Amino acid sequence: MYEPKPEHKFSFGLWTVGNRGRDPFGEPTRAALTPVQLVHLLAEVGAWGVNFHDNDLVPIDATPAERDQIVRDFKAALAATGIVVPMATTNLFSDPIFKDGAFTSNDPAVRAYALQKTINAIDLGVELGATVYVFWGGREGTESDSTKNPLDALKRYREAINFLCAYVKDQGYNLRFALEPKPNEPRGHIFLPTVGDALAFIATLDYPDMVGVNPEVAHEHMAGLNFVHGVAMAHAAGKLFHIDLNDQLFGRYDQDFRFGSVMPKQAFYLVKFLEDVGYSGSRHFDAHAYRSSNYEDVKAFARGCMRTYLILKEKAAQFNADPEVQQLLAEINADDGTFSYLSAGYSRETLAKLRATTFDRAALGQRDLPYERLDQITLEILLGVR
Ligand code: GCO
Ligand code: MN
Ligand code: MN
Repeated sequence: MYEPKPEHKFSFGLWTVGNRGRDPFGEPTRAALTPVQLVHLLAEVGAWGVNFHDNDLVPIDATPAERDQIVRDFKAALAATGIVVPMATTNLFSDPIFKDGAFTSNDPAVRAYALQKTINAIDLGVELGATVYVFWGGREGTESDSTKNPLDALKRYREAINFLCAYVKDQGYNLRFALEPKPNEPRGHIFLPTVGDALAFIATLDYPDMVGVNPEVAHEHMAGLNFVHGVAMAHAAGKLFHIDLNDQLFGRYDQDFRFGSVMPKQAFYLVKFLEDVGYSGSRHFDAHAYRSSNYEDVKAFARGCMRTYLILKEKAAQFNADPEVQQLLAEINADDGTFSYLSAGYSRETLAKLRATTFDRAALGQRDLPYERLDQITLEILLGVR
């Protein structure tokens, strides 16, 4: 019943199920699996897609011949399993060259290298079928604002994205960009920290239609924000090109937990939102198993992400079909049409009509809002007693 199917568009990164459990305090706890082994692992758990950074697949120092062999082997694994590549991205954060950023580095040679590396990685992604290209600016930031002028940084960021959009257009690729905001980690302060910042930035680009966002649960939670509200902003702007699903408590380090595992109520509202609006992109799990897990448990982690999504999807349908919920929502949103004229926008006549209206302020302030009842029903649906 909660079996993942291709139409659910569940994807994982090579770096997610391939995460080896390294953290700032400890060495890896799991052996490395090859990209081919990871594709087979994803097929075994029932995923639809695999995403990768250029260097998850092709090591940064691979020769052209090695690259070609790796890509051949990877394509064979995709063909054998039916796994697709919906999204690709560039690693612009691991190598020491990016210690002070990539597109926003103070060094013009580093910025040029980042562009060249991204162009090559776009070619690789497109060759493997990607139609969404993610930009997570993990190193684009500062620890000390003495070191970088934020206006210069934004200008450099903008010029880089403009250049890359023009490249994609020039090649005739069917590829859209998705900017992934994050407030901090690994930098003290990362540029484009939230969904709202990214949306504002996109409006300043040369080809804003090509560029959307890739919001991540954990990143907005790290900033203490309501993720669903951020996703709604992106969706309303026509910019929800991709989404990174995981879980994260507020006020903690970058946890990347299994989807829905620590804030299931928030996950419920998110799944309900995506399903209600008919979001048609990938449901990408950018999470990883606990450091204590072995690969059997990594499979349990991956299955758990998808299963929880499907359970919450069922709960969302139950919420929508619940007669008491519907009745409460109808009460809350009651509208006899008296003020519909305001939706037509401003005019002198509208203004006159509005000015002439007398409001019973006291009565409006006394209106019944049974929100406790509604929220308790929500909780009981989630807890499985309704
Ligand atoms: C993080 C980010 C990354 C990006 C990935 C793809 O916090 O490390 O979420 O996992 O999503 O680099 O762009
Ligand atoms: Mn993240
Ligand atoms: Mn992410």
